Amino acid sequence: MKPDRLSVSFFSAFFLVLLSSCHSDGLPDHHKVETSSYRTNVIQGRYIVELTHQDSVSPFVDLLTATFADNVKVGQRFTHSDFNGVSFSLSSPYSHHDNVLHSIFDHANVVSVYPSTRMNAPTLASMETPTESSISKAISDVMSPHHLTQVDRVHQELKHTGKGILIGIIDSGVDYYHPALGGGFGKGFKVRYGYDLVGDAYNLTSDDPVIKPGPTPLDNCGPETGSVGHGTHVAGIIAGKSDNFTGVAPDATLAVWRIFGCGGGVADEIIIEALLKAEETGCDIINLSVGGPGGWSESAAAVVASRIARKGIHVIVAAGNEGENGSFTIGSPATGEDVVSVASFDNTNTLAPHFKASGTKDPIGKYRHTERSNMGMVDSKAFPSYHLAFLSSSKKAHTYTSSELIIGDYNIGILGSGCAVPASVKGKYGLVQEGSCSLRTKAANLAEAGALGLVIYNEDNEDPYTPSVSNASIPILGVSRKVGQALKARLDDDKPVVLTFLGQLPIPLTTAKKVSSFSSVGATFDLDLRPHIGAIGGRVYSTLPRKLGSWGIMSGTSMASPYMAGSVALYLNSLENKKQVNAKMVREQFQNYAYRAPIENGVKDLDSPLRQGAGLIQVYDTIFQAVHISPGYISFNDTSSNNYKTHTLSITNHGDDFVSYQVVNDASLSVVPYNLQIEGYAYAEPINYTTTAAKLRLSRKIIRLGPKKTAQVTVTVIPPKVDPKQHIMYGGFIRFKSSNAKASQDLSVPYIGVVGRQKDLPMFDIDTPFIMNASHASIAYDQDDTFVLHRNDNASTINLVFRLLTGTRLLRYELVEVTTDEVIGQVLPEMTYQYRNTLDSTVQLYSLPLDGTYAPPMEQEASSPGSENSDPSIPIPHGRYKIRVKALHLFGDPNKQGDFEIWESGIIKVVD
Ligand SMILES: *C1O[C@H](CO)[C@@H](O)[C@H](O)[C@H]1NC(C)=O
Ligand SMILES: *[C@@H]1O[C@H](CO)[C@@H](O)[C@H](O)[C@H]1NC(C)=O
Ligand SMILES: *[C@@H]1O[C@H](CO)[C@@H](O)[C@H](O)[C@H]1NC(C)=O
Ligand SMILES: *[C@@H]1O[C@H](CO)[C@@H](O)[C@H](O)[C@H]1NC(C)=O
Ligand SMILES: *[C@@H]1O[C@H](CO)[C@@H](O)[C@H](O)[C@H]1NC(C)=O
Ligand SMILES: *[C@@H]1O[C@H](CO)[C@@H](O)[C@H](O)[C@H]1NC(C)=O
Ligand SMILES: *[C@@H]1O[C@H](CO)[C@@H](O)[C@H](O)[C@H]1NC(C)=O
Ligand SMILES: *[C@@H]1O[C@H](CO)[C@@H](O)[C@H](O)[C@H]1NC(C)=O
Repeated sequence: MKPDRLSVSFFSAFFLVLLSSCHSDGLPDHHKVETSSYRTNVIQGRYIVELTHQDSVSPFVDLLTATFADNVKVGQRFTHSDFNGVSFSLSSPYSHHDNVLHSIFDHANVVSVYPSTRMNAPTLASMETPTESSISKAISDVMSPHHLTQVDRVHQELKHTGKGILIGIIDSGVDYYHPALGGGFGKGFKVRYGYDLVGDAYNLTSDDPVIKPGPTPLDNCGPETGSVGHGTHVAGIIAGKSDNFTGVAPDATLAVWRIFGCGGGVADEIIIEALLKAEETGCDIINLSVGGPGGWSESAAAVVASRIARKGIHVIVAAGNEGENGSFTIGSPATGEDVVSVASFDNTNTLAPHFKASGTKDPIGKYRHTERSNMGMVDSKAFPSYHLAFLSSSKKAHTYTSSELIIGDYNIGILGSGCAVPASVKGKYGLVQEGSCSLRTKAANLAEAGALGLVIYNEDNEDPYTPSVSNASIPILGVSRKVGQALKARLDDDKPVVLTFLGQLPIPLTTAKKVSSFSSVGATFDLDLRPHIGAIGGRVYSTLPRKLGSWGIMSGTSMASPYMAGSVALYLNSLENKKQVNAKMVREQFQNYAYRAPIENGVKDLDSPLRQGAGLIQVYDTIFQAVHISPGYISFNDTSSNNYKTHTLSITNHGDDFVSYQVVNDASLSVVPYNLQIEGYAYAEPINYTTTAAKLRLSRKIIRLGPKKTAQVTVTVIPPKVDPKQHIMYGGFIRFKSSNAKASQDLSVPYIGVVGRQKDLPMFDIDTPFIMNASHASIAYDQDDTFVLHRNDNASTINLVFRLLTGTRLLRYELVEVTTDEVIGQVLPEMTYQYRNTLDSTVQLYSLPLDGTYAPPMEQEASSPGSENSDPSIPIPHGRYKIRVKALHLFGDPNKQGDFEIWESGIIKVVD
């Protein structure tokens, strides 16, 4: 009997998703193969091989073509101090069973082999209606987030605008003809460098994507392609500039590499090429807009990103938009000392179209156009219909500027009246109460009858109704019950109602200057603090490609990270020599002066550093303040060892005046990562909070520092006394309270830690793993069952299914002979650095096919490199076996058997 979250009914659903893309043939069993990215996103038969040096690239390509002839397609060649190598794909006859491929990987010049992985186009947390093709000063002022981050003061008082700083953007391209982005490309223009690595048609959903590089990174995709103009929005955030709009670093120069076609999705090797180009071009800051779920960071692109960051280039990445899924949801590539991981904070306002209804008291209601009103994840597939809906319907209704006379009929869609649509609605708006038939049907019926749109309210909700039809062909206006009933009362009295559209007006957000709900939650599985810091990413107004409406609002940590990139440009502007600082020091300085947000406005409780990092960047203070603390954050780790309990902070006064501080512990709320009311260690999705707090013992409570002096403070944690089984993640800020706030601002250092031993956390969800009949998803086998595996019969292959509750560095799949209890080999390649699954019942499980072959132990192979016997995958001999799945616990030692969680299958009888 499976628990609810594994109910058998959904197996067929996830099977369709995972089986096809997660086949073991995707990866060769070879010791040079980096199996970390062995997941759903591996591209079949496609590899990136890292070679020892530049001169080995051509000979290796020759070797490939000599060996595989027409069956190989060589992709990118990399010759660069940070990465030498080749990407190639093989046509289907080759798999990991091939000796040939093995001997190629055995070649002395091959350093490592990465399976090429697919990265999705960046997801947005939400996207609002594009607004108007030009932007007014008034709207721009109210939507500008710069007062939240002191960027306004940096522009006005310090006159830093990013001049002379080159920022690289690796994204979906840019509409550089947009007036606010310079109106052209190349010398003399804002978008100075870059090109299109892929072309419009590049689309990774096809097996053999067409790559047609272009000379410039122009994003010219229309709404019909589903493209959302992500790179153009990002470019505007960083460096947009027009009469009425100012990006963070409006005078910075941009270099843009386009890595997505109109359709989205990109292979690793394209990202690597873009990263290497960005470094060659001399970018000071690189903004890379891809990333999948991680918690570990080991893809080929992540490895290259880290190497580049270590050279002092500021590499800034989004923390991820998986906050709703609980803790440990930080996106990859976000680890690596020098890569800055950025959380999102909400802006002060958003824009929404408003209207006024005559004849009712208090008649102003805000409404939303049909499309995305909820803050759910938006996948790019949802966009085409959205744009079509927007563009195909009456232009008048959607510019929201004209006044229209509109009379509704209250009968439409009211419970009990079916969905009849009176003919009188033609050319008017209909007033509709939620219920009876679906909103989709109501909208379709109204549209058919020639209505201009509908106004909808919910009978039992005081909040404005938020319509969720993504593709209706007429606008849907959601209003509160009060407004809806007032309109209805008036219509009941046969009095006309006139709706006047007032255009896009600001609505203040109650979540202003707080961490956005979608922003991913730390830490890394190693309990390193991520995100590092926050910037504005919730409801950001910026440029869109002209074909998509020129201006609009997007939300996501991928809006926050370019905001950070622009802010780093402003900081570099303030230095005499931008090479005088390293990336780590800059990150620390931003952390020292960040604004620490409460969990809600109006309350005192601070949000956890696991959500906000050090807090929201305060760019003026970061530039202007002369005192610096290093490190920029502390992890006290878990309570299994004393090694991490004490840390030393160094505080240095680079200024010319005496400063003094009182050191205090400002504890934040603690994060409750698991919901132990559900069986097993199920994640709380989203996280829960508790007021539990750690105490800190400080070696000094008062610091006085003369000019150019440094002092040390030792901090020792006394974790809160709570049940270690809960793995409570506490946190807070060590605040250096300035005695003279005029001369010197407060500084703070975020800290985190866990009560409990991470090593004790279960790896597998309850009742997993288990074995399943691959052709019959609903047939699962218990540990007491015997499964007969017919080696020659495809229909009888089996799948190993499990959900990882915790990320793991190492997963092994051993084949055990039943009578001798001897491990005779591995049935699947070992997997490293795996991400945790979420509890999403439709997709979030591993499901790995077992094809009746196995690999004998590695030692045998290593002793005879390149020999005829190097093929490790051979048919399992007749006999009785068990499969033993071993997952290394967090912080576990792969050499200690006791550090693995082990599961054994029932008996598998192998016959022909
Ligand atoms: C750059 O911006 C994108 C959003 O386009 C974000 O997802 C990414 O993490 C940022 N990366 C860097 C290196 O700045
Ligand atoms: C800027 O705003 C002003 C006043 O709101 C408006 O008249 C003007 O057209 C706007 N300029 C642009 C380029 O949109
Ligand atoms: C990408 O390719 C797939 C398969 O060929 C196709 O179904 C899809 O429509 C394409 N998407 C775009 C945006 O071109
Ligand atoms: C809108 O989407 C729904 C479900 O995806 C589909 O059934 C319907 O036909 C679509 N309507 C239009 C007008 O495209
Ligand atoms: C936490 O402790 C574990 C086990 O000792 C170690 O592997 C890990 O690197 C530590 N994490 C941090 C951030 O220090
Ligand atoms: C949060 O904690 C409360 C009280 O323990 C519990 O009832 C609730 O289910 C938890 N929520 C989640 C999402 O775990
Ligand atoms: C798996 O299901 C198929 C189709 O129902 C059946 O023919 C086959 O015998 C099953 N295999 C096992 C080992 O039960
Ligand atoms: C994350 O949470 C959201 C909202 O609860 C859910 O719809 C989504 O499926 C989850 N994502 C994954 C990957 O489980």
